[in-house]
Amino acid sequence: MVCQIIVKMAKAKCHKCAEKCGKGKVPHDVLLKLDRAFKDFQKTDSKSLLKKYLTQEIFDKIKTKKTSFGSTLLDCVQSGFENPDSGIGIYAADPETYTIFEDIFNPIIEDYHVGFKKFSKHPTTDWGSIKDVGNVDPKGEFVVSTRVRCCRSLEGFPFNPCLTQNQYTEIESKMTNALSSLKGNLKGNYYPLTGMTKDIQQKLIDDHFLFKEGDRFLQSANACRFWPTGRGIFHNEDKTFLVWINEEDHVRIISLQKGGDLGQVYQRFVSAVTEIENKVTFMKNDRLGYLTFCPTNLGTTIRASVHIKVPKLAKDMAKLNELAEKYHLQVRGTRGEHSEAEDGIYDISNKRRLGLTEYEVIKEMYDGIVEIIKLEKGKT
Ligand code: ADP
Ligand code: ILO
Repeated sequence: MVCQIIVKMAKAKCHKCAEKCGKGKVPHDVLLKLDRAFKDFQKTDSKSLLKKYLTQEIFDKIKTKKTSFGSTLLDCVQSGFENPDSGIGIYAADPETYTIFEDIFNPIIEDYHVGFKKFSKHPTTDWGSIKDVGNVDPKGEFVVSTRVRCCRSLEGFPFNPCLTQNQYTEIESKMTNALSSLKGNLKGNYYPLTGMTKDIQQKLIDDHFLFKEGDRFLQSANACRFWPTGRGIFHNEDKTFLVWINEEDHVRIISLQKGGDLGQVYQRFVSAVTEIENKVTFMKNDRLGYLTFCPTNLGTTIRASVHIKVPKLAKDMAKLNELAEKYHLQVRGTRGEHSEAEDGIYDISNKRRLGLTEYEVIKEMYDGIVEIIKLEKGKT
């Protein structure tokens, strides 16, 4: 809601109100901070997409813009500025930032999601022929486990940096309410972070079921406020179906199991997402598909990964990364992004999620992993 009285009388006088109404200017101190931080950032040798695309010209064009939530360019880029080792360096402080700051988001989106242009449109949901998805490693020689996840944002709520403490608990209760009616192999319980012992929390993290705490990229993006309020995990008894609440995104829906049976994991995933979408409405955009906090997760928002041992290929990491890129895959460490491999286990997943259907994402990952296994087998 735009507060017209305050906008009229206080545009310059009261930054706070003007900010909320989205009509005022970017406060002078924010502009100063942006200018200073941008100058420092330009001096770094950051390899992030933010560094690649935030030219002086684009910066000057967008630095004075603001969304109706009051988000400024600084809210989107401060994580990338503070962490020059970021791969991307930008978050959508609220859903409007994708359009208000399109001059910086679009080239980053196009680069990450390989050719998704300013005028491209994300296709409609297509889960495809689920029964045709197979096992990437039928003999169980290389793949330790397989996981498929997607991200969702609840309609009517902004993203992390703009959420109030009450909104965090509102999202949590809307989701736990919806999840409590799931049946069969999706039936489970919700475990809030508030009140969870540190031992249990750490065990869930170590076993790859729960999100980590204290991610510095998210912290600099103002995405961890009021922690652990509203945060938690829902899972079924076998922990093959999990839902994260209010970490990086409002919701992450996950299907996970030991071995390489991508078909089974995908089947469970599709039925879970379908059931949940019958109960809650998620934010979707005509052009960008499902809207998420990080531009890497737009579109289908799907990351399908294997934990895999490929010791021969991993002797030359540069080559493995090159190979992965060829098949539109991404290599991560055992504990996810920004982590190292433990016991020779790598996390390899599809990289792009926008501009192709759900089925195409899964197929891209399947074909790539099968190829990587073939190359590992053939290596002496
Ligand atoms: P995401 O963005 O997919 O949630 P992260 O890279 O932060 O990604 O990973 C989250 C957690 O999921 C980590 O603990 C990671 O080890 C785990 N994980 C990812 N893929 C697999 C997999 N195939 N098998 C087991 N755990 C996995
Ligand atoms: N901001 C971090 C992470 C980017 C993509 N990963 C996630 C979890 N959204 C970076 O730029 O490296």
